[in-house]
Amino acid sequence: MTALLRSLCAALALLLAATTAPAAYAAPPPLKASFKDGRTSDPAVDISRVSFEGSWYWTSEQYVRVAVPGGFRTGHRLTVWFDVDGDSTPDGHYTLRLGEVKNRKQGYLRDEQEFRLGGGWGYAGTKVRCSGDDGYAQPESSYVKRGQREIGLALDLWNCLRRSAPVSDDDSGSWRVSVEVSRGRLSDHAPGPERWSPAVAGWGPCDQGAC
Ligand SMILES: [Ca+2]
Repeated sequence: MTALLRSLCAALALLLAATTAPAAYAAPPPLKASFKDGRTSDPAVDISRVSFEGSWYWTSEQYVRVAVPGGFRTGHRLTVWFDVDGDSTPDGHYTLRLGEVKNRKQGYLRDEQEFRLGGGWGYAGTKVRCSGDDGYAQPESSYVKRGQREIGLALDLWNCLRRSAPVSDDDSGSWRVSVEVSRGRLSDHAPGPERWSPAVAGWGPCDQGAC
């Protein structure tokens, strides 16, 4: 390859990189965000608030908290869809199902949790294990108490989604969520059915708040 051809290829690659970057994420997203959801659903499933947060620089862990003032109980299903590439399609979703513990002692609920790749806005997709530093949804949702009003997830999102995490110093990643809480035929969505939250960064530049 001639030097001219090489430089032309390099220029073309730069141009492609510039034109394919998602325009929606041009400004750096905040490290954390939260939003309130309207109180229009049945109290049994009503979501009042969702907050989510990227991790500090040194780890890869993202956090989602979902508040349900009526409390989590047997039969509840919590689903969180994730988007990390800025298109309108979910890249995967996390599901937590709450059931009765056989001996009912201590007031805790049995939980079954899984992460699936793909599946669109449904509940299908390919079941995968998240094998990051801390796995997923640990430790909080492993100990869901009957009536608990908030559930927090911690997961290595890029690992769960089988994607390479952004590597450069100024590329903090970007992700957003769509949350559903259901119980039987009742359900509530935040911010709405098949709607996305604002985007937040996957990583922050500071270490435990010290920049
Ligand atoms: Ca997507």
